[in-house]
Amino acid sequence: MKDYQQPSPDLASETAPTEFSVARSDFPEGFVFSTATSAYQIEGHAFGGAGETHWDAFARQPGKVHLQQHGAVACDHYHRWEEDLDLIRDVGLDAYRFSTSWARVMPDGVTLNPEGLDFYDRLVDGLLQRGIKPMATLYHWELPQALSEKGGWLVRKTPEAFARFTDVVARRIGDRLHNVAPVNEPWCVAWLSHYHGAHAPGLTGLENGVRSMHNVALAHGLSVEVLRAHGVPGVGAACNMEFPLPARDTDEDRAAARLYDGIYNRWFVQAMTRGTYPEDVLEGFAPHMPEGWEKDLERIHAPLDWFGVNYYTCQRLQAQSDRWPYYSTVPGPLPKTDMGWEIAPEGLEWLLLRTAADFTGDTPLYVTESGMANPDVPGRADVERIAYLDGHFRAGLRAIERGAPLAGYTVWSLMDNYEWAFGYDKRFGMVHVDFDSQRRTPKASWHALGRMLRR
Ligand code: IFM
Repeated sequence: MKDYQQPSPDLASETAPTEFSVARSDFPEGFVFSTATSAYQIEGHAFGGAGETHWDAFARQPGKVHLQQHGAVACDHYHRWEEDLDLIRDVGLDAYRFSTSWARVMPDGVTLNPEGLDFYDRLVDGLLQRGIKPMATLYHWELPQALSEKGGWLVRKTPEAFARFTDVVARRIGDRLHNVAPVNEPWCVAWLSHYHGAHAPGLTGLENGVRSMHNVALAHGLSVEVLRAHGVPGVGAACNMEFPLPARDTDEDRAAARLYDGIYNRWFVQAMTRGTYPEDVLEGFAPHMPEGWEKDLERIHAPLDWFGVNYYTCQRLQAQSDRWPYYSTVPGPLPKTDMGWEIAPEGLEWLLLRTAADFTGDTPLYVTESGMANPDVPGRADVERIAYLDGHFRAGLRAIERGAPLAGYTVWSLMDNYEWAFGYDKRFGMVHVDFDSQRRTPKASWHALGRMLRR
C-alpha cells in the first residue's frame, strides 16, 4: 500500500455521546447526507408479483440463515413506503439510497412484471415530491432464482441479462434519478457468496469465486454502457472495502494484508478505473478466469461520475501457507459491533485517501454505506450508534481536509431490516422496527442525526 502509513485504530478516546460532535456546517457546501436500504431487506417479496430470489432458496436450506428467515414480508415497505419516505423528509436528509429488485421487475429474470416497475416509479416520484434526491442501486443481491438455476453469476448470460434489466429500469425511472450504481458491493455478490459460501447461492471454492469475481465486474461494465446510452445522470459504483491490517509486525503478515486488500478492495475499483486487474491477485486467479476475460476489461473500464465506498470495519490478516490465498483473518482487540466487527473509523479515512490517490483521482467520492448493528430496544438510547457514526463522520472530515473529494455520506440503514444470513437478528437501523406490528420507532441516533443536519 503506497504512500499512506497505516494509523493504528484506537478508540480509547471515543465516548458515547447523545449528540454528534460534528454539524452539517462542518462539511463542504452541497455535501449530500443520505440513508440507505435495499429492496429484499425491506420491501416484502411476497407482494406485488415479485419472483422467487436465490435468497428465498438459500434461506430454505437448513443452517444457512438464522432461523431460516427470509424476506417475504421484511419491513412491509411495499405497502408502507410513504410513511418511510416521510421519515426521511422529516429528519432533513438530502437523499435516499434504495435499490430496485431484479426479481420484482422481472420475476424470472427476463419477463417484465409491470406492477414491479410501477412500484419504483411511484417511489421515485414520492421522493421527488418530498424534496429527497433518489439514489438508485440496480442490484442489491436478489437474483431471480430462475437465473440462479441457469448458473447465476458463474455464467456470462447473467451479466448479459443484467444489461437488459438495466435497460428496462433506465427507460422507466432513469430520467428522475440523482444518481445510480449498477451493483452494490460486488465483492459480496461474488467472493462472499461463491468462495466463502456465506451468502446466496452458498457456493464455495476458488474456481466459483474467481468466475463470479469476473462476471460481476462485467455486469457493472455492461450496465454502465446501457445507463450511458439512456443518458441517465450520475453513473457510479458502490464497492465495499475493509481496512486491511497485518496481524503481526512481520513481512509475511504484511504480504497477507496486501493480498487481502487486492481481493477485497482493489479488484473491482482497479478494473473499473484502470481497465486492469491487480497482478498480485491474478497470480492466484489466472488459472480459473473465464475464457476471453482480457477483452472484457475494456467494457468494465468506463469513466464514472462518482465512486462509492461502503465501509464498516478493519480486518487483521495473518500469513498461512497451505493454500492460496495465503492468509487467514484473526480477531482484533478493538470494541466490536453486534456483528463482531471491530470499530475502526481510521480505516475509512485511509481507504478514501488511498482510493482517490491510486484509482479515482478527482472523481467525487461518496460513503455509500456506513453504520453498525446494535441490539437496540425502544426506550433505550442507541448511544453506541451515535458514537460509531460520529467517529466515522469525523474520519470523513479528516479525509476531506487531507484532500479526498468526498461529496456525500450515506448511513446504513434507515430502519432495522433483514440482515441476510443473520435474518432479523441484527439491527442496523436508525429507526427501530417491531417486526410483528411493523411499528417504526425512531431511535436516539435518528433524532441526533436530525439535530446534526440542522446545525
Ligand atoms: O445489510 C448489509 C447491506 O445489505 C450491504 N452492506 C452491508 C450491510 C450490513 O451488513
